[in-house]
Amino acid sequence: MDAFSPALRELLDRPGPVRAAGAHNPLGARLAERAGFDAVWSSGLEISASQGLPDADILTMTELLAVAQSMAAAVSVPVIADCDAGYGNASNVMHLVRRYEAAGVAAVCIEDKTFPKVNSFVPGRQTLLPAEDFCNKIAAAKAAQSRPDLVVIARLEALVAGWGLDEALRRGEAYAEAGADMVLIHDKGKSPQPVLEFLQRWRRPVPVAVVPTTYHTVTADELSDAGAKLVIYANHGLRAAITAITSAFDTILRDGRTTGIEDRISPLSTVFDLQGMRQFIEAERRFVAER
Ligand code: SPV
Ligand code: MG
Repeated sequence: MDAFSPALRELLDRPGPVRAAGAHNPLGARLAERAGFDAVWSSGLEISASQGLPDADILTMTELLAVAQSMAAAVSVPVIADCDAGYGNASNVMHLVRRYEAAGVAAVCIEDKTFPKVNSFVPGRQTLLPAEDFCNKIAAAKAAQSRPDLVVIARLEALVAGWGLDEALRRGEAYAEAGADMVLIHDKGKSPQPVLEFLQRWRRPVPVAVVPTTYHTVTADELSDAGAKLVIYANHGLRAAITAITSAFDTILRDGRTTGIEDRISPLSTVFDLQGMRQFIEAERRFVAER
């Protein structure tokens, strides 16, 4: 994130929803920014998938950090880092907060599952950490932070793990008490109802983030009207890319040429634009003598 971009905290103070799109590299982050998203979600699922690996704490913190850092350097909008279950215990959380802060991310999100975690949409092994232990992780994150604007997000997996709304609210309040700047209520059902009910019953001044992946019919404005502040479209760029690439590759092999896809793939000029080719050429003219 550069020095002139609106900090995430500033966005959170504005009326209406803050909308973030998931990405797994600087190109995806730039596409999110250009489309008009307010923030980029450095998605553990996307980054793992982009490496052909399951989203299950297989990649290490340093690998995920490197991606988040490269995205923060490539866009002006804030980057919100999905830090899974904090890569270990409260000491690991303190370490990650220092490293992600130094990498220029605007927020870190830590979920209350046991380490190693498994993606929330995978059945089984959705085990919650005892609430007191997770409170300690949040308190540790806040104690480790040195940049006052860093946003620490406590992600609630009670609905995902089948513990119900009362437990989600009880934990949310405990995490807010422990110092969380925001809570994220996650769910994997088709209906937005449990999340809407959480929002309705949430009494704290701490803002709430939501991830409408499976309950996709609800709009950002509806979620915002219900009390959500941050709406994260966590993996839609990746999924759109998989579909588009698969279709293009199939067509090339079927037709024996690329004519059939030319009008639905980006021209090279767009690729050059996204990778900063113009700035590169300008710099070459100034600083690299032709021989
Ligand atoms: C991610 O994008 O990695 C997330 C969101 O954590 S989800 O996959 O919906 O759990
Ligand atoms: Mg994740």
